[in-house]
Amino acid sequence: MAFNVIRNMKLDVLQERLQTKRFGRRILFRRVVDSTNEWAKKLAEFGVEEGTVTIAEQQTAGRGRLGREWIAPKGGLWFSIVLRPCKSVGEATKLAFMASLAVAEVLHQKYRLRTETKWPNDVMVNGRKICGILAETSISNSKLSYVVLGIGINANIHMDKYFVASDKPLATSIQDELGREVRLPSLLRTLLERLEKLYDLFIMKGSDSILEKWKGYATFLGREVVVQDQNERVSGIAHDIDDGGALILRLEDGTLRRFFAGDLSLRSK
Ligand code: BT5
Repeated sequence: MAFNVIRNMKLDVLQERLQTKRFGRRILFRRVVDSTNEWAKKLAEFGVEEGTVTIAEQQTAGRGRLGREWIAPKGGLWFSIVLRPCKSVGEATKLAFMASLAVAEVLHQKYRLRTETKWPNDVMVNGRKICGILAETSISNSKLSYVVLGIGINANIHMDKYFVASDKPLATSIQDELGREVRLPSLLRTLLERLEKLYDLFIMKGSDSILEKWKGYATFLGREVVVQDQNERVSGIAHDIDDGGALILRLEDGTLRRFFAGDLSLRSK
């Protein structure tokens, strides 16, 4: 497979400064790729080591959940990381929470953005989506073989070029929020360091502590929300996230109902 080893985006400088043991020790860069997740999955099948990162300036077929389109022009931070946790498949699905927590923490601490996590996998600022996560697991002989964690952050992009005001969900970017561009290599470095720290915690202590921290950013908890799953739209109060990462909704009649997948939005008054 042909690829450029990192010459662009000053990734060589980034790697010199990077304070991680595994994450980002190998970074593969292309200007244009269909999807960094697809690329990382191919590499994972070839057996690349844990922590390998694929990154592109631009994706032509960036993907969200359920095959949805992810808009990924130049200016964003689009990357994927290969993980090989010795965990059950169920536990590994919670790595998406780890990724959105890392992004929420880093964008808050580095740029003072008021980040919020939104179930199941978004990071929001002022109610608008700034980051999406796509975690894909590969299973062989009923055992987890690898996870590719795809992270898309709208960084130096004016989102109104891509999302007109009536589009749902509305999107934002770091540039839209701060009124200036940010340095992508520096953002990537900070993120890889945070991701590795949280991943070590996840490996040693399990997902509970990750979920607890994630809930600290989950401002939708306790509020009236609507959940759209594949078949229905249900409204209620977002009661909690359970140990398995499912959303617990309190329905109007007081009963609790769990959702394992779906899209959540705040209920407009
Ligand atoms: C996600 O899916 O939010 C996961 C997005 C993951 C993208 C990364 S980029 C690196 C890696 N490589 C990939 O190919 N993917 C990953 P979901 O929750 O299904 O949200 C998708 C929906 O978000 C779309 O249907 C749009 O409504 C909206 N959307 C698309 N592009 C967006 C953007 N750039 N910013 C905000 N919202 C967007």
